[in-house]
Amino acid sequence: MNPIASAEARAYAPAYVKNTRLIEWVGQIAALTAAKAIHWCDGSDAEYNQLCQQLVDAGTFKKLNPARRPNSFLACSDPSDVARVEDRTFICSRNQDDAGPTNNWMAPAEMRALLQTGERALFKGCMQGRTLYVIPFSMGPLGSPISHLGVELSDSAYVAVNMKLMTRMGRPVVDLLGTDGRFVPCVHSVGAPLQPGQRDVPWPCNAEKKYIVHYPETQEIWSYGSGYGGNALLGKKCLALRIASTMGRDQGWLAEHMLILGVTTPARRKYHVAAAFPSACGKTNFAMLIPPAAMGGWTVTTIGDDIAWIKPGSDGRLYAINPEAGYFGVAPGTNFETNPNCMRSLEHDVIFTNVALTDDGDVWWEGMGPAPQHAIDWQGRDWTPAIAQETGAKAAHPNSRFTVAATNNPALDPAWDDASGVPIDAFIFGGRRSTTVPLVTEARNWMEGIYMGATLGSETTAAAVGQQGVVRRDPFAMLPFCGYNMGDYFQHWLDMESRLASQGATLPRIFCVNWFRKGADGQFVWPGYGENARVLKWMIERIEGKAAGENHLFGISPRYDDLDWGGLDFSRERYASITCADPASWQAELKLHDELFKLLAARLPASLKNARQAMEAGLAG
Ligand code: SAT
Ligand code: MN
Repeated sequence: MNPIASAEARAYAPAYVKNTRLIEWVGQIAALTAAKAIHWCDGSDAEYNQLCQQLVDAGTFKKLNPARRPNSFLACSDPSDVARVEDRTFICSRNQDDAGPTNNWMAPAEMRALLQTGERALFKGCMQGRTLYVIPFSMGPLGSPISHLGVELSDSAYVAVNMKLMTRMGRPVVDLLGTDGRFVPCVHSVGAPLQPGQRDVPWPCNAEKKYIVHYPETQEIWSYGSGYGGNALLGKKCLALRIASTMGRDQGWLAEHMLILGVTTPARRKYHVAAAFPSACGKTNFAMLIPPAAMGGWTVTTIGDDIAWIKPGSDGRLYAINPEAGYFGVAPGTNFETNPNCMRSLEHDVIFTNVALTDDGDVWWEGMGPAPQHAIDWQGRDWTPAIAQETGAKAAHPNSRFTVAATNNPALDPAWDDASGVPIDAFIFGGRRSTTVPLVTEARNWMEGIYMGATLGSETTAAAVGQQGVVRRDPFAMLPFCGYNMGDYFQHWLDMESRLASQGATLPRIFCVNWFRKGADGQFVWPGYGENARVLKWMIERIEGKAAGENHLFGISPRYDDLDWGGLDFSRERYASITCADPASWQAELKLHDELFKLLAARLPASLKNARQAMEAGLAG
């Protein structure tokens, strides 16, 4: 079949598509990429089922046993395409300083030549032999004034079905676009054109070349070479964080790598908390947690598990929405003890990626429960507990994921889809730190809280390609996701204080947590998961003016007796071991803060430097 000429594209558009700019752009991209056909996604269940069947026929999906996991599928990726590629991610602002020292940058014209216009531009002919899927989506509730619309053009049916679960996708978005509505154009290719007669592989991608590219000024996204997660589902990290963070900077709001949860006290007062933890540090678990029964009558409900868009309301409070409509969560470690709500969410209508296939046609991953006698691992090899012991082979990749609609979650908050969002009472920043950072501290003021967020450190995980387990600074858990200069981003957060205070509203409290301290035996000391509700309770009671704590170097922390220990055997000694702030390790920690501040020096707000000096003085005396 011949590639589609630009002018022919209109013929592919269903009659309900009225947006001329959209139709023309689809035609241009189809011509550039030499796609063999165009499929306009309407977002219907029938289309979803048909595309899933197509993926089964292509060998990308295995249909799971419908008696065990109805309407669910397993995809296993190419072993070279398993996580976000931060070193291949670019912010192509006009001015390099606007991208800042924490982002990869290339001049827009240079990048465009490489991707689109140059003689050997990567997107030229890259969809040869493939169908181009037009995927219209809304980040945020349909029609909400805080939502943003996007259209992803992708040559991956896997992307199309994932976008159906992760976003509000399909015809209603096209209807909202009308004749001249605005959308963020997102172009995605797996970068694996098919020559005539060439057989496709189950997971096409480009092992050599990957580019995840953002043009903040023109609000465009171009992604080449990967079919995995945040590299390919462009509404998520690319639009809802990197591009949206620049919109927020310009328009006075915040796009954050945060879960949003509702917490209801035994007295039935409801609070909302937004928490920033880096990828694969437990955001989904925290957003779905079930407080221990012994705590008596506390409940947690989920608004979002990964991204929050937060805007000042007319009352001066901050209101948050979850722009997504589904979860793309880490599978390993998830089980009925650690996250029962998540396990229930995964009972039907799930797409699993890179977990193991059991002999009865179900899925398994490390930490799910008793290991099967035999399974097929994520790379299609035989796996048994004996093989694992001998070779260390993992049945599931450490960054294996599930994709599921939010509506599967039994703990879904009734306001999760509310266009006006929920008022935020507290922010939490947390990293994965085996040493140094205490279980929980509360910032004494906004400035101290921003300092905590700005200097957040975390041990790297399998969510991104690269060395794992090394501590790096991950300010606000946004290091890989901030679409502009991190120094300007800190200032944007600092500016919120006067902006909100001028309206007479109480600012959200700010807390810093670390669930991951390890003992001398290398094991985690804190039980985590549902037990984190004890820390959450202390936070809410701080807001209510009921809980006490003590001052130390880094904010205010609960003493042992300030926490509710009902139903948990956790000794004072153990508690001391995860809350102590050892001066020597804090001296070393401050040096790491210095390194970050040095990197960001050109645009670092002076008040953060002053806060750093105050910490030093506190340590000295
Ligand atoms: O970016 S992904 O969506 O692949 C997952 C993450 O890193 O949070
Ligand atoms: Mn994330």
